[in-house]
Amino acid sequence: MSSVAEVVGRTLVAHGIDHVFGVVGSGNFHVTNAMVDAGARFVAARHEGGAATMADAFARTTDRPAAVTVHQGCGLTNAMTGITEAAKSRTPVVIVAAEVTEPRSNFFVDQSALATAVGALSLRVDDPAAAAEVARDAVHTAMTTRRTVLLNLPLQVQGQDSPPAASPTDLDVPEPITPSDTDLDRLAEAVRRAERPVFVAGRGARGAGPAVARAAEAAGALLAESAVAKGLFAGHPWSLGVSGGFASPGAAELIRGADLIVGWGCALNMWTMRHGTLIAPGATVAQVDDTADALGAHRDLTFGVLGDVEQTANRLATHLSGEARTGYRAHDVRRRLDAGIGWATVDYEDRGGHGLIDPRTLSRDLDALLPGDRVVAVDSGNFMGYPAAYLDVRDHHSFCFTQAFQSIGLGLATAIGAAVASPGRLTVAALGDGGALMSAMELETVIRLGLDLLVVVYDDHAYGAEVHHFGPDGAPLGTVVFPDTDIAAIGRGFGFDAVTVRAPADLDAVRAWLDAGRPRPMLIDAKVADQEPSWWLEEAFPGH
Ligand SMILES: Cc1ncc(C[n+]2csc(CCOP(=O)(O)OP(=O)(O)O)c2C)c(N)n1
Repeated sequence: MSSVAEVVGRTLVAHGIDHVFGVVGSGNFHVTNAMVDAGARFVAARHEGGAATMADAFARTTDRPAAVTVHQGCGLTNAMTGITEAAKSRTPVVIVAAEVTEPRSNFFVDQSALATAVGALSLRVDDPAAAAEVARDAVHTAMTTRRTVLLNLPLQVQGQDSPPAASPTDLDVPEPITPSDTDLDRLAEAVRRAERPVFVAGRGARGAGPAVARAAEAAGALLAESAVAKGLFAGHPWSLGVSGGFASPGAAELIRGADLIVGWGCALNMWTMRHGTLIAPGATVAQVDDTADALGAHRDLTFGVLGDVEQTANRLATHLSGEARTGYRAHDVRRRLDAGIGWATVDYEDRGGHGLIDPRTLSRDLDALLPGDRVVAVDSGNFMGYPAAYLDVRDHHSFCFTQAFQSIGLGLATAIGAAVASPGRLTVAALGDGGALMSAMELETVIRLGLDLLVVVYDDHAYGAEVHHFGPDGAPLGTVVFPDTDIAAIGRGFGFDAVTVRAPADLDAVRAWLDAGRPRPMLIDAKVADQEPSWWLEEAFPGH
């Protein structure tokens, strides 16, 4: 006989969990070791919040489930922000949590209520005989329903005997939803009537990029991505890149020119559609999604199509085949795209000088300097548009954007999870100084794991988003402005190569680091010019 903790650990690994991120205490010691014994890699984080986001980013980057392991009570509450982000993003993450069920214990908290409050599912191993079954359900549910699952392991149950896990069973994958003929005809008719269709793909289309691109080809549609799907159409000749706040002016203009917008696995929410301003008056707006509740949840639609994105796109392409259609793929648009509409082609007046670098110049120069085969993770804040706009990526697995909860401080852990999932490639963590200092303990994790990672801190020694939000009204800003901190010295203290960047020439240190083969992780403390809010933040204010 094995203990419940051993059976649960083994079962999770047998059903596909090969990475577990966490902080180990007495309550999750045995289950974590059981996972390691069964072949999973354990990654120690320095804070449970980091662990949850590392697992989230790992799962997003690999399209495989990941696990978090936490101590009872306070271990779980520390992880809650990251768990919320994962739940909102529907990332298949299993949180293995020790639990006390006796309210007089210091560690007691209603763990199931915590999970459900943030949109995660909660399971518990109550019966030692059912330990393997519940653990298997946790992984299967996470994967097949795209949910974040809390697996509670009460302390008094963990040590009891449990029958060994049965051999792994196949995933009970639900059949993809076939769109109805009526819906498909309606979509095809809308495409036939349209002169300038644009297809916008979101998170729900991340596995269906080629199918959506084929449908767009048949429809004569231009392609765009929501921020969480950035890179999905990278290199496609008719791609506009990201739609929404981070869209380049040229891309935004072409999206605004559309007479049909189809969201593919994409909510077309206020961020992706810039509060609706990217939708021309009178344009037809359609949405394809395999979840009925998602249709029209963020925007009035002309019509919705309930169906699996890949299947619907393939069927639409078949429907339209043989009907040569130029649509939006006309000569003048081709010329504009050939001339370049990306951010690198947009002129601006450099605001740098006096010991501060313009964040656009920093981002643009880094884009040129860093290897193209990179992974980019971006934290939240005023600065976030700059790396999101200027740092190109080659595919959607190379951009990790944990912003469904709009929490600052998740960016570094996001980069760590993505980097663990992307060996052999450089990962860039783009952070504000606020988010960097909120998560600085995980710099040790970067060093300990020997990750191929570059941390770029857009350092305005302030919560810039708040400064720009309230400053123009003359509000006192003492609560959101801080003394200048030498973040490069902090980086060196952890073992990073580090440089303070105040002007483009200071990036020579990064060039030297690249030439030396990136011998250890590097940190850039970029003292950025912050006189004005970023363009995207000005547009985002109405959403707060
Ligand atoms: C956990 C959390 N706390 C507070 C906020 C509110 N908030 C949004 S942006 C921001 C400032 C972020 O500062 P920084 O990371 O330095 O980036 P900057 O805005 O200066 O570019 C704050 C405090 C938040 N989104 N998340």
